[in-house]
Amino acid sequence: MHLKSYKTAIALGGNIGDTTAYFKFACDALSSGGLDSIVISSEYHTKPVDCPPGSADFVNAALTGVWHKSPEELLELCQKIEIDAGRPVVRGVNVPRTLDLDIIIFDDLKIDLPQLRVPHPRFHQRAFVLEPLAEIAPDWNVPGFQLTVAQLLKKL
Ligand code: PH2
Ligand code: MG
Ligand code: MG
Repeated sequence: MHLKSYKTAIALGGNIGDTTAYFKFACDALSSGGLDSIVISSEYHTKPVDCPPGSADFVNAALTGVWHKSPEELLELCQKIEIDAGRPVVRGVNVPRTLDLDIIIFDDLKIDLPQLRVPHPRFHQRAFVLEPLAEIAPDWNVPGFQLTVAQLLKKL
């Protein structure tokens, strides 16, 4: 049987606890959950953007991989991993977190569901997403923008 393959990019972020360890946990869990060929960027130390006053600085990174199921199934896996990393399901907007996993790009698809919008609606304005992603996937085309990741970063 032919296995569908979707190139995907996921942003990682956290500002509570041992973020390096949570990122390693996330990579292992994504791999066990079926994400193949994972490549992860280095870590970037960033200032909180649109977060409650007093929020700690973040560590951010990005990874790319190849997924073989639906975007919803990838979202479900990401959410399970966040919860397994100690992130509460019910929470305030942009409050401090151990681990945030956001699907940024899912192949050439534009997805507009209540629970999932891809490409991520604000990522093109956010250096904390674009910088790590440009390190590992500068030439990826971003659906809906007619621009690559590197070109979007340059425009910031
Ligand atoms: N994530 C947010 C809001 N603000 N700021 C930084 N520096 N890094 C993040 O990952 C981040 C943020 C929403 O998820
Ligand atoms: Mg986020
Ligand atoms: Mg998120």
